[in-house]
Amino acid sequence: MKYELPKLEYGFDALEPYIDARTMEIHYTKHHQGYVDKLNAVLEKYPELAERNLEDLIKNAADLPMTESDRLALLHNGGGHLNHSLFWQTISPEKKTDESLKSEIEKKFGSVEEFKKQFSQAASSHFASGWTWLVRDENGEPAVYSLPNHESPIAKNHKPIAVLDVWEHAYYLKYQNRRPEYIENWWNVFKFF
Ligand code: MN3
Repeated sequence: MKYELPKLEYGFDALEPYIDARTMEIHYTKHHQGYVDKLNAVLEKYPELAERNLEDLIKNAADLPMTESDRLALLHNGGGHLNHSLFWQTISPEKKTDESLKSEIEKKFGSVEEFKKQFSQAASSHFASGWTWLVRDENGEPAVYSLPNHESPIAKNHKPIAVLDVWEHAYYLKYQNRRPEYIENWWNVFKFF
């Protein structure tokens, strides 16, 4: 089975002015498409893996019968595909408030404001390319942290809930080096509350 770009539920300009249309278009049609294409290219070499889902392949990458460079290509491009797919679902032009997630967050972090503060801090202080995550940890509780490159929390059995892309390609056209401003504006399109 070939992987494909997931359908976007909104137009490229729907998140203006917080995320600009040009960035959305390039991010989705060039960056994300590039990860999908390279993921398909590496998996084509291993038809015996065709039946296994991508989460399973990423979790067990260390044990797969692949060359080291193909293993890295699988992790990078497979992670890139999964992470972007969740990123598009984390943001929306309309709030779709999740009251039960909100109350879990308030219980764990004290308040929504404190959660946002810790998440923004993790995102702005992450060095170089990566992603900042809201996950359920091994105890099922909400947790926040950043991971480098396209690493995924599923590799440590954490369940992703929401994610922010802090690679420069996600914000550079509009915000240049002002990552904290991108992050602050991003909360306006964060879907869950
Ligand atoms: Mn990206």
